[in-house]
Amino acid sequence: MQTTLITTVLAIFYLGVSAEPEFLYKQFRDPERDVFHYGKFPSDFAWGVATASYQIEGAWNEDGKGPSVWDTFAHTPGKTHLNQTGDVTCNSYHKIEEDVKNLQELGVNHYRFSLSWSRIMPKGTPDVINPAGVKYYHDLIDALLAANIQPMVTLFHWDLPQPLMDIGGWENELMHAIFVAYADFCFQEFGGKVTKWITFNEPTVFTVFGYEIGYHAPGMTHLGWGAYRAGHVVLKAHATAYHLYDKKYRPLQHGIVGITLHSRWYEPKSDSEADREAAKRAITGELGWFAHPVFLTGDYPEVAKKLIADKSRAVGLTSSRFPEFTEEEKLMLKGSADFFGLNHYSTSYIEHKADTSLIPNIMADLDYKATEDDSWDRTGSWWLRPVPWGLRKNLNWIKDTYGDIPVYITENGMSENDGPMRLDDMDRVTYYRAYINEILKAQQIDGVNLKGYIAWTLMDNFEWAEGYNERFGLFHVDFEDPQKPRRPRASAKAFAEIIKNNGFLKPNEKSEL
Ligand code: PNW
Repeated sequence: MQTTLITTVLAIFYLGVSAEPEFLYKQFRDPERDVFHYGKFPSDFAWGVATASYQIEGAWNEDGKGPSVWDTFAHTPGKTHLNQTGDVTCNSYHKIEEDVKNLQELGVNHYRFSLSWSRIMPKGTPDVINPAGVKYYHDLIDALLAANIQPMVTLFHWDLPQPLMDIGGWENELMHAIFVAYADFCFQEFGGKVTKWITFNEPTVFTVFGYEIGYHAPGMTHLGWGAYRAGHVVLKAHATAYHLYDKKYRPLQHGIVGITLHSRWYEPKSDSEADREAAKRAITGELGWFAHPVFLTGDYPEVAKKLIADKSRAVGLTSSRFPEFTEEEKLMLKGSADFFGLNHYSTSYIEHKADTSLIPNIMADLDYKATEDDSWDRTGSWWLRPVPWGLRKNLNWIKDTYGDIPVYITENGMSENDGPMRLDDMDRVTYYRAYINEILKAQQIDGVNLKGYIAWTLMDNFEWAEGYNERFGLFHVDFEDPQKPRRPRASAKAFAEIIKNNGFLKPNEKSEL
């Protein structure tokens, strides 16, 4: 009875009128949590879409580009869906004009893209520079600026130059200095025009998939070791590149440098103490693996350090599989980002599950089991179910854990499987409206310092090991047609509408623009 009363009052409060509260997902009906919230973002809010070089550029061996680990991996039979590759993909290397026109159609004020390291440095090191590659990015950046769109540039979105893999890739300490040399070149070359930089995209995903379980390039299966070892070098490379920018470039270029981390929201499966602890451990251990060193302590989360050390000892090792930072490195890491880039797609339920297998394995180190609720809708990716309220909780966890750091959502979106062309993607429209509505609540009601929202992705592209079987685009791409034509989906129009209104107008409010 009391709940009903509170519910009604809340609904009236949210809508300002006595109409029925609006919900976007039929399976979520918690009025305090899921009711639609009307309002606007701050006037300087960043709106954008994201892509990554290997996923869209094609031209894999044109104009002096060197091979990357993704060229090698995708050319190895059995590694990707139907052995598909990014050799041509959306052919964006030859389509700057069209891509920028589509960005304008969306009305975004930011475009997040990544640099193909091996297009700029075919060997991975600055002794050989490929002028055609450098020119391509200048042309892209110039076209964006002419269209009033700010570039947000990711230095590393997974396509490591193959020659650097030949020396061990991110598991080799030398990569620290080599990445910094690459970053130095990019800041110097493009920093007069680019003021938002992201060092790494999703280190948890590329180190686990690439160095631990072999699902992504470079396909290493160093179970129990690979991801920690690679991640350790990545963190140091990030921090040194950050300080390099801070000292050498910021005084002249006035930009900001951040890192993009992937996180799901982890909701305890039950109210039990064990499950609540497990959920806390899961997010602290996974997101905190990279976020604690950069945004909090300069070091890994204590809970992960202890668990991994215990498990290492249990199999007779004399030191932990989790590497350690020196005091000097901790000082360098702590506070080494101007903003937090968050890639968020979905949520899981977490229950406690002690792993006693004694087989070193990052997936089992934190003693939890993740599941999805079968009532949650499905998408084209097994790991992605729409659970919009999870994003708001994730943002609040970041604020509560790391404080008032500026946050950009640098990816969020949903997939469908390949099939007949589908432009009427109402499920994706709902996903975007619901998730963006949750970040509006986080920003307006919870006080999260949210600076922008970047959707994944501008257009269908090469979805890594899943090839062209998972389509995330606001624009559909016909990969059968050599012209790779792009066509706007309903979600492109819905996203453009949200951007135009800078949020959500009440149903009876007219667009002011
Ligand atoms: C991200 N998961 O990858 C990447 O940054 C993009 O390049 C990619 O296309 C996009 O998300 C969609 O997949 C992820 O299993 C891959 O949780 C897998 C997961 C998360 C992110």
